[in-house]
Amino acid sequence: MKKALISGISGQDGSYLAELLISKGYEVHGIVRRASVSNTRRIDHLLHPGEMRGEFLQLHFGDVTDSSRLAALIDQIEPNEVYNLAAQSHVQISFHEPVHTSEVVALGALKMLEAVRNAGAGHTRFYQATTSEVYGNVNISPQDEKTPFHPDNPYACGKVFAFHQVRLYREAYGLHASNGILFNHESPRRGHNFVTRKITRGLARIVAGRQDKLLLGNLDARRDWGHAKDYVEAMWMMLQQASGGDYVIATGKSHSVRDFLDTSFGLLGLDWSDHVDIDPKLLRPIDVNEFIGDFSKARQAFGWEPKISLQDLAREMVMTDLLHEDVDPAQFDL
Ligand code: NAP
Ligand code: F7E
Repeated sequence: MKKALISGISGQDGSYLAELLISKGYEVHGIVRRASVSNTRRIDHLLHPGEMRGEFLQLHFGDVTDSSRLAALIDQIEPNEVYNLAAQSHVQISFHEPVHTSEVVALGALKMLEAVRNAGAGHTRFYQATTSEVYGNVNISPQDEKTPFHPDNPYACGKVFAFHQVRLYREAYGLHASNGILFNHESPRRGHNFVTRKITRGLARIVAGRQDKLLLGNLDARRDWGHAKDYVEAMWMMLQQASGGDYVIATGKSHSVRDFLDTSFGLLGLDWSDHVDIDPKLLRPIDVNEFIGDFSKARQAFGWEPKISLQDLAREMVMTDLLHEDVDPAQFDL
């Protein structure tokens, strides 16, 4: 049985990836941070009630800033595949917490790589959660693996550092290490303070009468939004290739925040302009105007393609958020 170790398993992607790997017969191990209240909500269905383990999943307390713990875990588990998904992943928060963000995103990735290398784990393959944010406002569109990096926030700067460490460990030490340059991907498990989830959750709460207005920032920003479920498949596919590499994972289509408002409010027959106000505090010191990815390399190398459309993604998110707010989605023509 293959063994995988996932950092960031309690996050959006970690939870979908754990499900995928379990469905493929892996023994899955995850690193979770100790928190004063449970942070395992997204993976509780994979655990025995009240325990840190399930039939195919075992959780270990740890933090990617703690080298000695990472080394001990790699030695103990001897994973075939390591997926480094841990991050302070919120771009705007990275402007407020640049040092912490860099410690987790940049040095955390390096510490994971070192733990794998020092274990002499020649059999261990490494996946790094790189991001379209590395491109920033590069003014070349669409972006692919050859597009120069121009990171425009502290989070993106940390991810550029980690990208190059992964490339270096591949070239210098022959590690099977890959960078998945993933464009935005969303789901009903997306954190509440990312724009798509903020919109679908806000919409559901407005319908339920629990919220009056939805406060947003830059509505003109354009993003290439896919579904997290599709994107974790690409992570796994990268590690099944004969050698490591760098791959863009995207849909090749971009939409504005305004378009996403149209789609999600439109599903319930509502006009978002009656409910949305702009809050200048939500504007970033620099925002990237548009991301759009060219995923031809991944399609050619291992046949990856996105399957879920933005319309279906928005519908799933709106339906789930309505249910969370005890609103019956059946009353709408979804
Ligand atoms: P997410 O929901 O914010 O999850 C982040 C995960 O990292 C959580 O499990 C969090 O734990 C964990 N974490 C944070 N700091 C940690 C630390 N010091 N030590 C150990 N774990 C730590 O992010 P996501 O959307 O699933 O994204 C997964 C990865 O892909 C991230 O690296 C992100 O930067 C990258 N990425 C995301 C996207 C996207 O659109 N979603 C696109 C490109 C790249 P807690 O639950 O305890 O907070
Ligand atoms: O913002 C605008 C905001 O925070 C998208 C992370 O997963 O994807 C994500 O980063 C756009 C930006 O995602 C609000 O200014 C408007 O232009 O949902 P977001 P992000 O910054 O693109 C990349 C690929 C990652 O790697 C990151 O980890 O929406 N926007 N109004 C808003 N954004 C937020 N969060 N909140 C608003 O109220």
